[in-house]
Amino acid sequence: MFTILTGSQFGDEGKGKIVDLLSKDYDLVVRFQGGDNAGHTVVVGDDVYKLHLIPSGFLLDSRVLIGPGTVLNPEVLAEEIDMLGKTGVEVSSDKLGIDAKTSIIMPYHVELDGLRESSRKEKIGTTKKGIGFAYVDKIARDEIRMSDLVDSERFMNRLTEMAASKEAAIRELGGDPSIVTDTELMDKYVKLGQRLAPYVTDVSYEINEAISEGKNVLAEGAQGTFLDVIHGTQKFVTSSSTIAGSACANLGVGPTKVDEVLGIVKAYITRVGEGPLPTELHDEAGAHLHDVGHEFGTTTGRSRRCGWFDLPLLKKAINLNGYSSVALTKLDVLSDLDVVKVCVAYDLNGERLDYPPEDTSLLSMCKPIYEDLEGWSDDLTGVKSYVDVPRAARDYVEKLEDMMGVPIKYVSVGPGRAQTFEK
Ligand code: 2SA
Ligand code: GDP
Ligand code: MG
Repeated sequence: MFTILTGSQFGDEGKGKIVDLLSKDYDLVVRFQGGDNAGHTVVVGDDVYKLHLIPSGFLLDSRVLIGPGTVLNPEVLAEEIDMLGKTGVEVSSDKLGIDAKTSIIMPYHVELDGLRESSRKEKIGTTKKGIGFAYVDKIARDEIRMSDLVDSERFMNRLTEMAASKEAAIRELGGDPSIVTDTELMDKYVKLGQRLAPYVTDVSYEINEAISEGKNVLAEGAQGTFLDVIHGTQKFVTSSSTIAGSACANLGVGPTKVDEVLGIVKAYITRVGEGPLPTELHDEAGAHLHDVGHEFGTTTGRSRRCGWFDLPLLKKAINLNGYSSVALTKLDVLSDLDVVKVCVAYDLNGERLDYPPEDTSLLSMCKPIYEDLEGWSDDLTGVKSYVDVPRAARDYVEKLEDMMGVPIKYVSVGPGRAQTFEK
C-alpha cells in the first residue's frame, strides 16, 4: 500500500504526530520535499522529539528515507542523528537512507537566504535555512548532490566550479563572500560526507520494490498545501511542491501506485511567516487559539498567526490533493470558547465566493463570512473514543466533515499518541 500524507493548510497541522502514530503499519516512511525548514513534533510520554529532516516514523520499526526532491543540510541531519542516539534511538544505515540525488544545502545557501530576506521590502518570512536558494541551484543544475558530498574530490571540484558565482551573489546582496570557500566549513562538509556515506541509497528503487512486494509505504509531506510553490499563496510560499501529487514526482513512484491520500487538517488555522490568512484573529479568541494551542514555530520559535477554520481554503486543498480521508487535529484547543466560528465563504468587494480566488492579492482582500456554532467547555484531552466527545464538539466535527465532503478518519485531541481516536 502506498499512502501520501500532506498538510492541508499552511503547515504545522500535526503531521509529525499522525505519522508517528501510523508508522506502526508502514515498512517505509519517506520525506519527499522541503528541508530543515520543516519542524515536526512527536510526543511519546514525557519525551518530545522536534525533528526537521528525519521522517517522523523513526521511533518504531519502519525504515525512514529522505528522497531526492528534498534539500538536505548535512550538519542538521548529523545533529539529529546524534540527538536521537543520546535518547537511545540508534539511527544506523539500516534505519535511514538518503537518496544519492538529494541536493545539499551549503553554507552559502543559508547566507543568501538571510541576506535576501533582509533586503526584501515586502518580506516572505522564510525560516532562513537556505531552502529557496538550494532549490534555485537544483533547478539551475548548479546543485551539489549527496553523491558529490560523499566523495571529497568530487565535492571539492564541484565547489570550486561554483565558487565564483556564489561569491558574486553574496557580494551583490552586501554579504561577506569568504564563507563560500572557508576552509573550516569545507573540512566540516568533507567530514560530514564521510560520515553520511553509508546512508546513501536509491529511494525510488526501494519504494517501488517495497510496493511490488506488498509492503506499506507512507510519504510524509512537510509544510502545507498553501505553501506549495506552484499552487500556494505566491510569493508567500516555500520553494517546493507540498501537495500530494508532488510525492509521486519527487519520489519516482507512478500515480497508479497511490492507494490513499490522507490530509491533516487542524480544527482551526495557523500560519507562520507572511502572506494572506483571511480568518486571522487579533482578538481574545485568537489569543486563546495561540496560547492553548502553543502555536510557536517548531524550527524558528516564531509566533504562529491563528484564525478560524477556513472552508474555502479547505475546498481548494481537497481539490489540489485529492484527499481520500482526513485527520482532524487539535480539536481540544477549541474547548472553553463560547462560540466557535467557521468561515464558510468570502466576501470580495461585495461578491460572495465559496472558493478562494486564484490570485494571491485577491485572496488577501477576501473578508470571511462566518457561521457560528455553539462552543463547549469540556476538556477533550482525556477523551479516548468518538462517542465520548461532547455533543457540541461532535456537531462541529460533523459539520466540518459534511462541508468538506471527505470522511474524517481520525480525530486528535492532544499531542500524545493515546490522544487520537478513529471517528
Ligand atoms: P522557507 O524557509 O523558504 O521554506 O520559507 C518560506 C515560507 O514557508 C513557510 N514555512 C513554514 N510554515 C510552517 N511551518 C514550517 N515549519 C516550521 C514549523 C516553521 C517555523 O514547524 O513551525 O519554525 O517557523 C515552515 N517552513 C517554512 C515560512 O514561514 C515562509 O512563509
Ligand atoms: P507538523 O509540522 O504538521 O508536523 O506540526 P508541528 O509539530 O510543527 O506542530 C504541531 C504541534 O501541535 C506540535 O507541538 C504537536 O505536538 C501538537 N499537536 C499535534 N496534535 C495535537 C492535538 O491534537 N492537540 C494538541 N493540543 N496539540 C497537538
Ligand atoms: Mg511544523
